[in-house]
Amino acid sequence: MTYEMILTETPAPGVGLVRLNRPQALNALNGHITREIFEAMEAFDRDDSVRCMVLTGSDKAFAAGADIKQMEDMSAVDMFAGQDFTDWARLTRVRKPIIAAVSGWALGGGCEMAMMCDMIVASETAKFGQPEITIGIMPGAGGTQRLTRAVGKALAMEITLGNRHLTAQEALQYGLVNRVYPLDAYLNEAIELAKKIGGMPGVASVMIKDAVNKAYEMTLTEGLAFEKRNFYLLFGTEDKAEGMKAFVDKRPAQWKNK
Ligand code: DAK
Repeated sequence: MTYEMILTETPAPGVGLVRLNRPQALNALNGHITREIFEAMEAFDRDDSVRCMVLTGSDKAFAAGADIKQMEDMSAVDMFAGQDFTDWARLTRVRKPIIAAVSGWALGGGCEMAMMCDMIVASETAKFGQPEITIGIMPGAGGTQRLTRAVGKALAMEITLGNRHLTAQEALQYGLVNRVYPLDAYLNEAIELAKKIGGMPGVASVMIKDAVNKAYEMTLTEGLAFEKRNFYLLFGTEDKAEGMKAFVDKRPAQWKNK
């Protein structure tokens, strides 16, 4: 598969990397680049050799939001019925873990796309914000929902109503990001984290991601039942047998991801 606005690679064993590559527009997310991102992530999801993914942009911009030049002439019906701004949830249906490696601007849809990932590793220069109100609209891909769950109501109000940007350190303090590193290290650190996660038994990691995400969407009772179901299912995997035998034998486990 060849792409025009993204680059893909496998920088380490078990790791698939997607890099947004539209520098002239600070990786603004038009229909074309978002489709390529979703297709590439879904291809890695189907690829047995990949068990964790990294989604990144450039040092200057993860993504400065949805493409305002594309949206300028669009009506409500165009937005609702067209193909380009409907199914961003495709990213949330990727089953394997995804780490966003964020540097520079992560604004609007860029911040929302990072929040759709499972973890965020940031450079010290990362800036997170939801500036949609400054162009007369509001967040439409999770900026009022995922952000509020991550940082709490008071701060989410200030970010979405007052166009407050969060620095990387603030984002770390408020629980939006997992880790912050210097600019020259953040991507390698994200890849290292992905390598570590990708080295875990694959079926368990898919089921754990699934269960943690359910904590957002279910009551505690429903979530606990869902967790237990996945827990029991893992007792049917070869990796459960291998993992427990390896522990007893005092040797490293050899995962089959089955
Ligand atoms: N769209 C289009 N072009 C953009 C852009 C954007 N969001 N952001 C930057 N660019 C372009 C600029 O127009 C400029 O292009 P030229 O003029 O050179 O052709 C180039 O990138 C460099 O930008 P600047 O010259 O502005 O660079 P600065 O360093 O001075 O400023 C900035 C950087 C990030 C502060 C500034 O570019 C900026 O404010 N950008 C816009 C940020 C923004 O408002 N983002 C929110 C957009 S609304 C949904 C899915 C997604 C969304 C909604 C619904 N559904 C699934 C329903 C998302 C909506 C949004 O994100």
